[in-house]
Amino acid sequence: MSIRSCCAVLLLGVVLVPTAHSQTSGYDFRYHTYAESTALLEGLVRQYPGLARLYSIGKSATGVKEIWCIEIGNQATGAAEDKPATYFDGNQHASEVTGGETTLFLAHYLLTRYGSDPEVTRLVDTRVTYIVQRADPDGAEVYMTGRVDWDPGSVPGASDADGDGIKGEDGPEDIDGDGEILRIRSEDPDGGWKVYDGDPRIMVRREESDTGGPFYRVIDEGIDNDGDGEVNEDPPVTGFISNRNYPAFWASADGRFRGGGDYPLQEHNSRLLVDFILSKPHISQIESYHTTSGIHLRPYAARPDTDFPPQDLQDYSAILAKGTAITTYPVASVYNDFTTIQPGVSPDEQPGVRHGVFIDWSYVHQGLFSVTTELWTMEPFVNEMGWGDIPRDKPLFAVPGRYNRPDAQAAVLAWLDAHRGAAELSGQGFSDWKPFDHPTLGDVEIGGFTRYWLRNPPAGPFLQKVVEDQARFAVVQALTTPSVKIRDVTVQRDGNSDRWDVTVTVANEGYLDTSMEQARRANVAKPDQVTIEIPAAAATESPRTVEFPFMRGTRESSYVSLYRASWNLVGPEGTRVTIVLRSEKGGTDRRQLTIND
Ligand SMILES: [Ca+2]
Ligand SMILES: [Ca+2]
Ligand SMILES: [Ca+2]
Ligand SMILES: [Ca+2]
Ligand SMILES: [Zn+2]
Repeated sequence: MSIRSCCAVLLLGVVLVPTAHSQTSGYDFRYHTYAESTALLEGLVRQYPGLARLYSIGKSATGVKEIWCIEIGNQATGAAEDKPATYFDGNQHASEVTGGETTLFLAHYLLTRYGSDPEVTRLVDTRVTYIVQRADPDGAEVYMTGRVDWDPGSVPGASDADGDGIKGEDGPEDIDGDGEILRIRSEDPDGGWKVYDGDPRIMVRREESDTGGPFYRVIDEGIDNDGDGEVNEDPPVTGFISNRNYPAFWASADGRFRGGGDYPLQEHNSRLLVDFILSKPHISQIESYHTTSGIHLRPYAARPDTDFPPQDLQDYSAILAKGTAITTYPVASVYNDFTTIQPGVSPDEQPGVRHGVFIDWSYVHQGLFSVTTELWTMEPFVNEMGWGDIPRDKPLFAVPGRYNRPDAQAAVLAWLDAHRGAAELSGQGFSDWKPFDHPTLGDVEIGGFTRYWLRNPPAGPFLQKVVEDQARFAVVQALTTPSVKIRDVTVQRDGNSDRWDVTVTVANEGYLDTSMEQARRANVAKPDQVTIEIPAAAATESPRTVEFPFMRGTRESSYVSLYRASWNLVGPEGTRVTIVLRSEKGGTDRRQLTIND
């Protein structure tokens, strides 16, 4: 080991690698292919049959893979549909494979820590967690393996980019056999790229005023598969999930700015997610793992906060602050903080605004507490090397261009140079440009950032830190659902008669209200109900079901809002009645009692 790499390892240990809080020995913190993650999920369900179920929510758009959901909840403590529930998904976007590893690890974390970690145990006993491990398993597989294992022409939504009548016939490939699909650059007087002044390894767009050269052509690594003279001109892009095809704000009023697709939920996989969530009305929380930026994002994506329901905003701030405390990721609104907004332009006219986004649908239409976490960030590396001329009035995620900025990439490259060969990088980072004799392009160079660096962490400690932090926050988050309980039942006899007054006290012991303010605004909130079930031998003049528009959550104060319902009952002593408290989002609680003095 050279002195240099020795120091590099030391630096990593001091600056970035988490302290050893991990009790997850035996877990391999790497990227798992479809076959590998399927085997892990099946293994978990075999090992914990009373706590987990595995099922497919449908075949992916290609028809060759299942979209797995692992449902985690103690089956001995009640039926899943009677418990409050949280939904997690990962990898809606094909290349954001850290998302699919975060969900996979979360399943492992909940099941292996059940019985020893009190908060995990409480979650698994009292609530249900639905984890859709990979929402786009086909796209993720291509990203991880470079292989397309379906027929690109057979998939609905597949495109024919070059209009030759064949869909997806020429995508990128690893032609030098180094296991990475990188970039090809070749000198070309008509090329649209040049090297960056600050670091000749970084390629930047040529400006119109540039006449000096040398200029380059830059394309993805690959060959001309169909012999039409173009390289990689029609990759198998199938539009499985764009995260712009959900119904909320899908089209602006004037129709100029649209979400993805010809109509909302045209995308096969997006539709499966929506159908699944709507089939589980007890889900009150949504978390969708994407990359990158290191940030917890909340709605809206397509609107400023101007008319954001104030109570919901408080809840988002308070709950996501718990996230920041664990993950260090700041909290931001997609529209206000994550989008380049042009002053004086209305939201519908903003060119950068995202329409048809998943969490806008789940929050605005469905009234669910909805978060997208953008995993992994280059910010610590840039911080360490210095921001130089990068505008520093905002966090890196909010700087226009972010990791595509050459100055940001130069800082990242400087960090990689200083840590070259460090074991924690698992060989990832930047691959220096190397000469290559291309079959149709001649002398070219192949190089660039590897696939597990700018947008996904390298396997090993970096990936471990991301997925462990998120799992810890996921438990906190999922425990903030509403959770309704029957607190007390009293029975009072009216004199010596067969008339009785039954009074029930109920409460929502969860953090959140049983509906979000937005759910009530959107008129999708269901009132909570407490019902008395009585046998035929008894009767009541009161309506058997009493409704509360919603029940306030605790927000962790010592103060719990109590709700009461009473009935007058006519029936003999010894009558058996059942009280049922039903809350769509807060679960169901039952109590049986015998009427007597
Ligand atoms: Ca084509
Ligand atoms: Ca390669
Ligand atoms: Ca071609
Ligand atoms: Ca190709
Ligand atoms: Zn994404």
